[in-house]
Amino acid sequence: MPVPGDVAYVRLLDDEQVLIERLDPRHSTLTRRAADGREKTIAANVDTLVTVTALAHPPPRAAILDRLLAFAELEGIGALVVFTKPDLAPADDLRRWHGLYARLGYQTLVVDPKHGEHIEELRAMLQEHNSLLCGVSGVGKSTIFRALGGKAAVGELSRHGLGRQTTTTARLYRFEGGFLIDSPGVAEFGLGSIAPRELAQAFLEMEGRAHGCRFSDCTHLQEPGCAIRGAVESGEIDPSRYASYRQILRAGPAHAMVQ
Ligand SMILES: Nc1nc2c(ncn2[C@@H]2O[C@H](COP(=O)(O)OP(=O)(O)O)[C@@H](O)[C@H]2O)c(=O)[nH]1
Ligand SMILES: [Mg+2]
Ligand SMILES: [Zn+2]
Repeated sequence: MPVPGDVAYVRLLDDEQVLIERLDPRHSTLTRRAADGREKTIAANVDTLVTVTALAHPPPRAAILDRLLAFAELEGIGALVVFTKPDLAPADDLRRWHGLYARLGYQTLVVDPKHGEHIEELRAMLQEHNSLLCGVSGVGKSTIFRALGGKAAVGELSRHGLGRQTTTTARLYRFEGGFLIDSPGVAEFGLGSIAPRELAQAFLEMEGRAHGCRFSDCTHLQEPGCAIRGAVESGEIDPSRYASYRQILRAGPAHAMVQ
């Protein structure tokens, strides 16, 4: 089954349906674990995860954003940190959230897609990238998608057979040099069951510090001589990031869903 991001060669039929004749090999796939435990491919050829977090309505939750960023890191793809709804949040919140992720080294942008603010900056950042919008429901993903020019669903993929029909709708906006996908339900990236060491490598500010821990297999949870906890105490690592780290480990695979 083709997924958003696939390159398909199609034949237009008389009744305006298209027949997919061939799919190009995929450079990469993004998968998530479905409720029944099976892996589900949600998109192909994506090189950038655009995380969308509202500054209000719904309130931002660092653990969700940090989980998505860790996911991108572990997948070896880029990540963009986009905040929305600045008009509904105190300016202090905006500065704090933007500042935290910018300091970590992430490309970070505050946009108001409803009123069209800073959309052109976002467009520039998305050039030459194959991106996927992700974030919980209501944060403004589809509003961003439309503000950038994305329109109707690119296609409704149906599979007939076995007496069943499965339909998935995703929207893909294609532009020169890349694409952007807005797909309902793709916020559910699980990290699977992940070891502390692997997770710490997915947190940019922890990655370089972990070698300073007394124990080489330190989980950074309670061991003495932990360089990570030391950095939290001295203010070098933001407490909210460390709280996310703990939360992701505690949640485990069963709850490693974003939405
Ligand atoms: N005030 C305000 N509303 C926004 C902003 N971005 C999106 N919205 C509104 O938030 C609601 C949810 O947006 P939507 O794009 O459907 O979110 P999605 O579920 O992430 O796709 C809509 O009513 C949008 O108009 C923003 O920056 N400011
Ligand atoms: Mg939407
Ligand atoms: Zn440690």
